[in-house]
Amino acid sequence: MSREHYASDPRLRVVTGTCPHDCPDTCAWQVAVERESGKAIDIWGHAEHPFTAGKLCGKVDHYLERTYHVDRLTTPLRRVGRKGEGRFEPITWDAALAEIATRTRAAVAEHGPETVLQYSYAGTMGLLQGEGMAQRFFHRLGATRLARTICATAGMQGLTYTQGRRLGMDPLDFEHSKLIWLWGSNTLTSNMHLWPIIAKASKQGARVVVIDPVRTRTAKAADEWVGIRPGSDGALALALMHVLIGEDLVDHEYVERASVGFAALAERVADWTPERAEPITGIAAARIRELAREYAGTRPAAIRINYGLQRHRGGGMAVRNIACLPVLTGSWRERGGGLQLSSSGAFNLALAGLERPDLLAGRTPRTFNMIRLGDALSRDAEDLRRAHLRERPIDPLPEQPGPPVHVLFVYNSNPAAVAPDQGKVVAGLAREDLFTVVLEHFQTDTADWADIVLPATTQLEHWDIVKPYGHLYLGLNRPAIAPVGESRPNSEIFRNLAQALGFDDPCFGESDESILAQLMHDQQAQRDPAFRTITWEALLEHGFMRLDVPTPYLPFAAGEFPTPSGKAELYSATMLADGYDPLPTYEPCEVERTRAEQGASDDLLHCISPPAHSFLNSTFVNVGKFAMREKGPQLLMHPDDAAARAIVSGCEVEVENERGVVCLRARVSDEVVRGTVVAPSIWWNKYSPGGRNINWLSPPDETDMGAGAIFFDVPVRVRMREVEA
Ligand SMILES: Nc1nc2c(c(=O)[nH]1)N[C@H]1C(S)=C(S)[C@@H](COP(=O)(O)OP(=O)(O)OC[C@H]3O[C@@H](n4cnc5c(=O)[nH]c(N)nc54)[C@H](O)[C@@H]3O)O[C@H]1N2
Ligand SMILES: Nc1nc2c(c(=O)[nH]1)N[C@H]1C(S)=C(S)[C@@H](COP(=O)(O)OP(=O)(O)OC[C@H]3O[C@@H](n4cnc5c(=O)[nH]c(N)nc54)[C@H](O)[C@@H]3O)O[C@H]1N2
Ligand SMILES: [Mo]
Repeated sequence: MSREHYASDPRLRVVTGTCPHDCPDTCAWQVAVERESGKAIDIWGHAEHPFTAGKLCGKVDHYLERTYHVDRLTTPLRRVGRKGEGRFEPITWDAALAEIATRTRAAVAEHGPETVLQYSYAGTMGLLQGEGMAQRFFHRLGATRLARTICATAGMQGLTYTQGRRLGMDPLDFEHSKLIWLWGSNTLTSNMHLWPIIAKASKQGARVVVIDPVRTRTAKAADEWVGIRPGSDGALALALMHVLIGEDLVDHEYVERASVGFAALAERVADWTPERAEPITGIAAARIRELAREYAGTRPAAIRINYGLQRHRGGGMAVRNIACLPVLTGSWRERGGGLQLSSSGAFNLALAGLERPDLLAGRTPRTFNMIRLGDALSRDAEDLRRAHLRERPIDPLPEQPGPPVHVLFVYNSNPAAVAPDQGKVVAGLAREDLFTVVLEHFQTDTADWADIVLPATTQLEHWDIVKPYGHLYLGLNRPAIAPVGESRPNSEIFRNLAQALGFDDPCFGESDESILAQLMHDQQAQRDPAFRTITWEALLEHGFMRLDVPTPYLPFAAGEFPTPSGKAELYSATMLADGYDPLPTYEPCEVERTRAEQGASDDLLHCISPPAHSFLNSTFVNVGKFAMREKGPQLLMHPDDAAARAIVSGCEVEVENERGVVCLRARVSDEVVRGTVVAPSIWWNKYSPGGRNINWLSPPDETDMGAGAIFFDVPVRVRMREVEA
């Protein structure tokens, strides 16, 4: 039966929802459900959603296989084996909740509420099943807060310094571009719904250039691949600015009207010649000159940067520098011009009514940085001090670290696989005096370390509203099916936990629908005029709603920026006050620094581990078809780097740094620049040789801004694996 007939078939219901995954595309989907059995039988992309345009990605197209997977967790579980062994027995919800309440009460009585740590990220981006009810619970408890830095904070901060907010082009406007730079963005993998729009622009004569250390499938589909050494984008941007200013390719009228600091910037970039950038970036000086001329001379010109290029020591500064380019050429004026990193700043949602920080009642618990989970779970006072959030170089470490963590709640995240410094994370999770609760769909690497595992519902089974970061449509999610097994929505689980702990605030009695309706109705809260037309009723009727902003959406065409000066800040006094160079500069990456420290050595390689095409972070890795497609944990190497180590495709290699050794299978190809190795990620540890994925080698160090992770800035040595006789 074809999909057109579903709606008229009396045996079926068609339910509209929104993909929950951490991806810029936030698709609208439709699900066909058999009325009699209540079973979902098909899922597809919503045809009327302008960005989804009727098509889901290769992963979510198989969402039903994940939802109905035989390994879905269907009852609460209690650990019976040793910590980490992964042996559990089913228990009732009442027994599980009672045990968690008893253990939490005891720990809080002995050490205070900061002994409880929450750990979550974006397993779902839904506002309710993400942090809505969870934050109500942790605020009421007074638990240690978590800075959610693992993905994007460096770039967000860098962008904010230059342009004031996370605003960008309407991605639908890439259609009007004549030059498109995909800079540190594997669009066909991580943002695939932008591709048809780019393809349309391309048909109309646009040139598409990919700036990436890897000749990705996106680079292969583009007009040109510019292979860049990872971590050097800040230097490339400086050299581009050198040419733009030196050859007077600047839109002076716009720069004058819309920016501050042009003269100082001109002085700064005067000695950033392309010749200076060439050995840093690996891009020929002549090519850098041409790139700058093409960028200024082709209009409209769009830049799509993505978060890949900010997972480096200098990642914040790199994004700050790149954000100066469309200011210099005035490309923000034009439909199809400008820059896109994130659109999330356009959604100025007030969340206090949902997350209820007032329940802290004047307490200010410490905040731990999530990328320092290993330190956070240590009992050592120095480690605990390091786990505190420090967003800027001027932020001091605290005098008092506070108590060790004795109770850990993990939801919407798989830190044993995705967090850096995995060895230390696992050592913390192994502590006998740590009580760990994991809310999950599957028995992940993290769930293996739990004391209690609680089965959670998927997006097919619960209500939510999802805020996108790669387009302008807010999405409603209606449940299509009943919860699988005894699974419960996160919101319900935190409601149950609140009751078990005797929290009697009425906010712990509200239903999911009424919370979401309240969030959208609360005209007091949603004062931003962009939400004028987005009511709860409208969401129920349409399933998704565009922000009420003009079409075309040109956030900076008028030259007004939401910075302290009201202009784009080529010179930023805020940065100076925060302990940074107020002008664009180049921060060498960790690998460069290590090379400099250890003396020039060809031995050291730069390891990056961007997403494997068929996975979403560590989600989908346990669905057989996806793991098969990815052919096991691999390491992509350049032929010269491989030859120097007598490595050929298919052989097992050991990848090593001071944190330890990880085993991968080599794939030798010139799809990567020399000196860089690529480990497509994020494999589960239990499917990786030796039980370790690449994050065993990822350092816990912070990016220059926003205290983010440096997953793509890892110095390693690679050799053939010694085979024991
Ligand atoms: N299929 C799939 N889609 C995803 C995800 C996934 O895991 N799988 N993850 C989602 C999430 S959480 C996020 S944050 C986004 C991430 O989306 P992106 O930011 O696009 O993600 P990455 O693939 O991490 O990085 C993009 C590209 O940057 C390149 N790169 C790495 N280092 C550098 C550098 O120093 N300079 C330059 N110029 N390029 C560099 C990588 O080789 C990669 O091709 O994607 C989301 N979408
Ligand atoms: N080496 C390396 N490491 C990386 C990255 C990389 O590129 N390379 N990328 C980094 C980035 S960009 C990110 S964003 C992080 C991502 O890290 P995470 O946010 O931890 O992402 P996932 O690995 O997808 O894990 C999400 C988990 O949440 C669960 N989940 C989903 N929905 C729900 C729900 O409704 N309720 C409950 N209870 N659970 C749910 C899923 O089953 C899944 O196990 O990883 C980072 N780590
Ligand atoms: Mo991410």
